[in-house]
Amino acid sequence: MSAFPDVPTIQYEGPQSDNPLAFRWYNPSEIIEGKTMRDHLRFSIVYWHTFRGTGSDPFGSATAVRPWDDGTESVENAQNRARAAFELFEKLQAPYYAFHDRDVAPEGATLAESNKNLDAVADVLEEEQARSGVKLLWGTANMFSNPRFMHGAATSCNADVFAYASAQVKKAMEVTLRLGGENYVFWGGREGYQNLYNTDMKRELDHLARFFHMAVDYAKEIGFEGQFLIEPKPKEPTKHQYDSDAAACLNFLRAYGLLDHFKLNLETNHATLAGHTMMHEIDYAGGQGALGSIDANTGDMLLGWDTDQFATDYYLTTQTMYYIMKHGGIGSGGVNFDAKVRRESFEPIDLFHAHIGSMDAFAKGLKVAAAIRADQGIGNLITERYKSWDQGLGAKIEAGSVGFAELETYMLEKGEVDSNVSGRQELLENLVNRYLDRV
Ligand code: XUL
Ligand code: CO
Repeated sequence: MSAFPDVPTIQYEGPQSDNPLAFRWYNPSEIIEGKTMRDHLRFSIVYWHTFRGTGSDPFGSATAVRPWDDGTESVENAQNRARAAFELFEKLQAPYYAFHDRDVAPEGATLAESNKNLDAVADVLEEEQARSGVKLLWGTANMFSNPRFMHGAATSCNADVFAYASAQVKKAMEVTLRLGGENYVFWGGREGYQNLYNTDMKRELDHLARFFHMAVDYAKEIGFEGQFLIEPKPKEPTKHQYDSDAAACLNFLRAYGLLDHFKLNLETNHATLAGHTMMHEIDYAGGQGALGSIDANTGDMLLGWDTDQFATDYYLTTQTMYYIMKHGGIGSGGVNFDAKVRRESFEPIDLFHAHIGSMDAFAKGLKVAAAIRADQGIGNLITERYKSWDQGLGAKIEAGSVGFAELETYMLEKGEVDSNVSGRQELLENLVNRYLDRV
């Protein structure tokens, strides 16, 4: 039985199309810089928002109408939901999906029961992957919803909770391996604190590192070769999340000898909650060789929380794709829509409008970014701006062949800095507009 009987497989019709159930920019087989759009973007759909989101908020209950879902926590319902999910993935031509263990299968009364439920749903996921060709971008474990995780998981003050979390991640890694997942994500749900007075921060960070080392060891043991990713977020649900931004994550990984085993899964709304732009986070992680994947969404300028909206803003998608391409592409990661339809958009068709619009926005961003790169517009201005480092004194400083004493001698002789070049910020902003007009 079809979950979306009125929706065809979404096809590319070009920018002039008025068909709301067609792509205007996402043309999967179109070649950009020698690679298909499909391979540049590696779109992925999330299970949690799209198939478990209900539209409830702190002020009101569920609004979403989901005819394929009987509303129970039975394994059978979870299996039917999985079939509906794959119908949507296929109709959107999405090559990937991502899930938490507890999104796909109901939690049981004991850990053993939860594991059994997960295996039973994984059977259907495996079947559906084989039938449709849709692949698993990443798996993860939900270690924040259940009340046992009130103080966190790997950073809980309770060692039993640490043990539960370890067992849960062990199982989630096994299922991710079984389903051929290309990455495994750690988002630190409640790994952080609400109040420092009751928190031994150093001890919690040590525990978190121990947890990650155990995950690295276990991946080796079972032969999981996917990429481990940490997803930075500065706050929410806690006041301070330990993985607060790309720089904090990389410092933590470096301090605890974990840098070789992890990259980052960067999320737009998390970047902005941290007071950064998404391009900042991508450029920072990329510069350290740690760009792993992105959770594609956007916040609301007027709401200071993690609204997880679908990104439709061409400036944002252009910046995101430009910086991803600058760092050599998204690798084994993808553009994963960690985004949810608004509470008022309660009908199944809204799920299609949301994904189509954002897929198109990223496809257009990719094309604009490629056009800017082809003309070297931004690149040339950066080369010009840093030219004092290319030879003479700058080159010597970079090579480490001069120290303070030589630089003092040089500057005493010269007396004053005699030239600077313009930053050309406004020109660059105009240039981005020019390519947005043209593509
Ligand atoms: C929460 C968030 C998560 C992670 C996966 O803000 O982004 O959905 O992406 O745990
Ligand atoms: Co996310």
